[in-house]
Amino acid sequence: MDKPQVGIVMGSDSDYPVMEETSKILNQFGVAHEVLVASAHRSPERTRNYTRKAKRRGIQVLIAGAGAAAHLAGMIAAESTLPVIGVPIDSSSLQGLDSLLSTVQMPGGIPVASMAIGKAGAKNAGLLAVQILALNNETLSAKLTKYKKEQAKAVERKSRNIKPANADNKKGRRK
Ligand code: RP5
Repeated sequence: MDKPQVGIVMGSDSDYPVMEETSKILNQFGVAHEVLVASAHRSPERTRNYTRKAKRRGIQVLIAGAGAAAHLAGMIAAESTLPVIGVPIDSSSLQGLDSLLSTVQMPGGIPVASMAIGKAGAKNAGLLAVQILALNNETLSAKLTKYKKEQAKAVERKSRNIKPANADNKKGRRK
């Protein structure tokens, strides 16, 4: 098996239904990755140890998904010079707004690329990681171009499938 290039860290196993979207995208692009649970609050030593070793193990991008007072991405960014992507998870009674603010509001000097809350954010985290890796990888770059073209075609297909309410009226316009 290829050495992982991306590390996906989650604050809890309960975050996996969301973070699975990241893993799915990385699989789609054939990017080797690993997934682990390490919490900024509940297991700070484990999180620190993993983060400090990540670069020399060949990891190039770190993705952190956490909910509630989501300090995971920020803590990882504090301990590594690798690019860190944060995914705020909607796991608390504040539905992710708490995680979003905790992830995005980093002080100057310690960047975290924060995605949107939830599954769309997790998917985009995978895509952003692919885009970073594609800077030095022609094959990945070509796959990204194809992905975007297919996405645009899918929008056209969806548009064609829309039946206007006045579908019997031949003058009803569809674009
Ligand atoms: C956060 O608390 C985790 O990232 C998770 O989103 C949330 C709840 O965790 P569990 O109580 O389900 O383990 O730290």
